[in-house]
Amino acid sequence: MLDVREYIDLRSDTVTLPTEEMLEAIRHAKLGDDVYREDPTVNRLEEMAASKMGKEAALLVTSGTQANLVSLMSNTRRGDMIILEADSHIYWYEVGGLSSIAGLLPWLIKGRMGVIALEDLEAAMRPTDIHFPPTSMVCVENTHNRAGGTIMKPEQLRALGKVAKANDLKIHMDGARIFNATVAMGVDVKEFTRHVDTLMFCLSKGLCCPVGSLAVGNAEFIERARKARKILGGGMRQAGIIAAPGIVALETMIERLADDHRNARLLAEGLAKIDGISIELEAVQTNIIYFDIGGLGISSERFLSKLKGEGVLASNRDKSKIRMVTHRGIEREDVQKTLNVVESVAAGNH
Ligand code: TLP
Repeated sequence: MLDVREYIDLRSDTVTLPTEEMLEAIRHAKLGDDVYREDPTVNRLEEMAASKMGKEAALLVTSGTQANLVSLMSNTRRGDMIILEADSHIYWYEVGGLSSIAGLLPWLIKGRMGVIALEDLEAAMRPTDIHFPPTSMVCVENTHNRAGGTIMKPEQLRALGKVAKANDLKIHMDGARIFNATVAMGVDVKEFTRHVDTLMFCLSKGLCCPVGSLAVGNAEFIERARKARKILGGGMRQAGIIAAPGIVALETMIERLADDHRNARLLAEGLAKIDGISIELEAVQTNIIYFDIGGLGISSERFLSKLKGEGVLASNRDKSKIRMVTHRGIEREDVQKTLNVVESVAAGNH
């Protein structure tokens, strides 16, 4: 098996490991049965998350995928249509649960850098008609994964939220990496959350927790989400061992995301100078980098295997697009080493 500790692992920020302080917090967590709502550590994390987001309530779930799914199930009725950005994670990478489990019809709108244009949202509105399913929700993603970790700014969210409201649509934010957006912009997370009805965020990406995400919204939504989580088999018992590192994350791990952004910038600027590689620097706004290796004349699989041979792990999006993600396990010197490796692979030395 691959011993990833020997590699510079840029595949995802999901590979981050819990800190010593998190492991200590797990060891000392006060526990109870969370299905009975008696786990004090879970209750505390949920209260913290709700208050941080400026909403009434929150629910700890197993993963980002589960957080989105319970949010879809709780905001809609089976047979509804929902509007999504065409490259959204919910549409691409959540195994189609929106249709197979939540019973929803996706309507896709291609955005620019992950952001749906207002006129496109307006144009997607259908009149009430016997032939059409009711449209009940629009989903946004912030930061946007497939667009390259791009930020949907508070004013863009406000404008979209207004159109959604005028058309009686709920708005849900997949905020798996919302703290990357807040840190990059230097604004409070409520500047984003005030414009959405519900959101989710992940503990197990840049915040380094081993497991867990939170769904957040009003009390009624969270009651429905709790039931949906149970249907999905996600009711957990002594879940305080998951919540304890989550509390540490919210208290201590947010500001350091700025280091990941600095490293991503450095990496992106270095990659931009390598012949045969093209990269849209404008899209590198947080910790995710996509670049195109079409100019090197090798497939992305071949490129990845050459990098791996030199101790660097990355992932690919298609035949010519590579993704690299910075996180707490990546130091500035790893960025330099990675650039050296990419440069020599690009020059055909491997
Ligand atoms: N993204 C993962 C993979 O699934 C692609 C990654 O490595 O980036 N929303 C967004 C925006 C995400 O990026 C992810 C995970 C999720 C939801 C789902 O979270 P998990 O993996 O916890 O189910």
